[in-house]
Amino acid sequence: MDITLVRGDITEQRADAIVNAANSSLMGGGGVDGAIHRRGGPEILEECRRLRASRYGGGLPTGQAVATTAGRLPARWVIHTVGPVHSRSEDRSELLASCYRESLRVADSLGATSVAFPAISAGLYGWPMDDAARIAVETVRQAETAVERVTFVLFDAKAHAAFEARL
Ligand code: AR6
Repeated sequence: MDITLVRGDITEQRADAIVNAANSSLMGGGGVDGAIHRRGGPEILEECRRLRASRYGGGLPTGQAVATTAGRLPARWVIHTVGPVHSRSEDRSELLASCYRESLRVADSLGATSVAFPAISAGLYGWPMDDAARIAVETVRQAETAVERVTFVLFDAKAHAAFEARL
């Protein structure tokens, strides 16, 4: 697998699938989630609503992933995953690793061979960037997947430096 780093906005990526750092409601929010729904248009939210009404009545559990259309974005699919909120009293690393693994599993089921990830949980959910980068890189490297190209799309210089150090 080819792993690359890009500094920029994930909504501009031409990967088969881009991953959304969503919340379990799947109804949108701030950060990456807000940007994806804003630029992707209402089709994404409509599909999220249908998922809530069918498979995920109680919300998408933390660490799991599900795909929708990418609407007007250049990608083909958006894979929504719910990262854990960082906690100082409890090790939630396994749930963060699960977000990467499950997103790649969903990508495999779609036949997507290129996937772009943001730094899941490293924004509003408070994960320290260095540790978020470590888990992201280790998990993607070890994943059993047919995905050939993973791009980590980092929004700022600090995030980019943290991922670069881990790679
Ligand atoms: N492209 C790439 N990275 C981005 C973008 C973008 N357009 N926008 C922000 N980032 P966050 P989380 C970076 O907060 O921590 C939402 O409200 C950002 O700088 O988007 O998993 C959801 O609905 C940070 O490094 O996701 C949830 O409620 C990283 O992406 C909650 O936030 C992740 O930040 C999820 O929080």
